[in-house]
Amino acid sequence: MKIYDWHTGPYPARVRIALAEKNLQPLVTFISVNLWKGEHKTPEFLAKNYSGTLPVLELEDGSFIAECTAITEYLDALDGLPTLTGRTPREKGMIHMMSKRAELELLDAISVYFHHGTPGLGPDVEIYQNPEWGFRQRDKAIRGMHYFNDVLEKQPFVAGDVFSMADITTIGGLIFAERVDVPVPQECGALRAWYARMQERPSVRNRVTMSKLTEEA
Ligand code: GTS
Repeated sequence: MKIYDWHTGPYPARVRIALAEKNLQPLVTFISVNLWKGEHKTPEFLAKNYSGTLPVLELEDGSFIAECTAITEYLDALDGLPTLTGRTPREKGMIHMMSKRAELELLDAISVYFHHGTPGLGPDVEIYQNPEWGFRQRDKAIRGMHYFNDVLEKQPFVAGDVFSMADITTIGGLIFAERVDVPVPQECGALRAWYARMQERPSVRNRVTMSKLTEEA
């Protein structure tokens, strides 16, 4: 399998963490796509992923799977032991809901802030920017942090009692938030404590260096 990604990217981190949690790194070749040079917007890359985003998984049969959630579901199903996306119908439903919520209320909101409320990937790549929209999304993400803090005051993980894709998505959100200087508010003690616990997991700690870059796009 090949994964097109950018080694420090918050969305690619989601798939890197999932790979490490499933011990699948040896099956993967990483291909670096340089976001800062706009390599994800070239016609060649858009043919792989219409949305022009990373990461993208390429299977041995030449098909492509984009979207972190879809890639994680694929990887989690490979060994027939889905530990990240739920084993029972209830677990599956809760994990999917909370992961989607972590995208909507935190990660995607912070990403919009990065692209619209900051210089983002620079003038050559950011063709259209709307700063007001960016700042609104930053404020939405901060509200999202309070929501996830409330959740984590009542349970150890984002979707309940076990580590799951919903935790990984929330981690992606906080990685991106750190990157753009949007700190978790001091009063969100449960979220801060959970994030500190998550950083102790080898999959999270070693995500950037987990595998040698083997090819350039
Ligand atoms: N919904 C997509 C997913 O979940 O995979 C979003 C992917 C995404 O936005 N990826 C970022 C990207 O390609 C990568 S990174 O910002 O985390 O490094 N951004 C480039 C762009 O131009 O939007």
